[in-house]
Amino acid sequence: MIIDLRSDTVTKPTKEMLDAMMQAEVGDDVFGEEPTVNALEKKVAAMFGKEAALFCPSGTMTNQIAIKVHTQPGDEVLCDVTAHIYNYEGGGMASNSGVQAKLLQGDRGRISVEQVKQNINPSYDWLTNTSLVCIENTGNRAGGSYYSLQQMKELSEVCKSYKLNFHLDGARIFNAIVENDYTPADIGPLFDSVSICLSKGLGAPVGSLLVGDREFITKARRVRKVFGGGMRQAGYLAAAGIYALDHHVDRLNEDHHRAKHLSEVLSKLSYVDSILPVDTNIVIFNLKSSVSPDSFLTSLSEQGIKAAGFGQQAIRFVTHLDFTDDMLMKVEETLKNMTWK
Ligand code: TLP
Repeated sequence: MIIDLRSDTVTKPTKEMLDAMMQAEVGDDVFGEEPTVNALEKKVAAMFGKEAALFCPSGTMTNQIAIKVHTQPGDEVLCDVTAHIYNYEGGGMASNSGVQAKLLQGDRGRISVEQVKQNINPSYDWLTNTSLVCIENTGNRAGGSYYSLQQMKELSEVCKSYKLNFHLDGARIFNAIVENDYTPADIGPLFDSVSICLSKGLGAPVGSLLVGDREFITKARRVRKVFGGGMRQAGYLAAAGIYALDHHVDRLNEDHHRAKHLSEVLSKLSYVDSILPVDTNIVIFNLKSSVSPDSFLTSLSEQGIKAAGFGQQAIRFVTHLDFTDDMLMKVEETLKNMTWK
């Protein structure tokens, strides 16, 4: 038994999901004739109280399209220092859109209204034009932390009053939703665009959606084609997404419980230096300086457990649909039995 905690992207489609995929009605999505993609886009737009949505291959693509549509070359994007758009999208905002990031030091990935206000450039010719604010909910590198509805509302108001576009990287927004008393319909209207991923906690093999008003999505559709993301009979994938939204949202709580359990186990281990608070399905912890992360990962892997190094002494575990209670017991036992001088 291999236990893969490197990411929640590693899940395989369930039998029921595969059945739904096999039964999908398909057409050519570049011609706008893909019934299952159209159904998924309609469903997600309605869910988030927005006019339209666009199905894309990845969350990187939905974020990068949003940045391109919301900015002009030479603009500046405000985001947290841990943001995926800055750290893990291959420098895409610079190469695709010709924009730069101004990095804010948020509270576990969460930026505040004050920070946004203080970092909007006045409109002098020699200063970069601030045009977009991007937040991540839940925050990945921030350890799965989430924003409250109030925090998102306040940021939305400040963006409106300064005429800044506001984008949500909601790759794991459903993880935030199941932990809070807000719904997709509460969130959508606060943003100019929202990106959601089906291939993380929701367990679909591929797919992300970008949600926004009709004019934004019309522009986004064009950029998707330019980026090479126009797919044809993508209904097989969209069917997995519809299945995931209907069946795999409420169960995310289970992943959160398992992640919290892992954090409790780690907190008692002598070779663990610190653990970020665990709010959802991501556990980031630091090994003591005497323990080599490479040796730790190799030893885990030799015992059938895969985890990810997350810079310096940090290790990341992500719980997901394919991580069961039996696996949790095996990980607990393995971690407890490991000894480091
Ligand atoms: N994150 C991946 C890696 O890229 C780090 C992971 O394993 O967590 N936004 C956020 C917040 C993400 O965590 C990710 C994926 C993306 C966007 C990009 O999604 P994909 O992988 O579909 O391009």
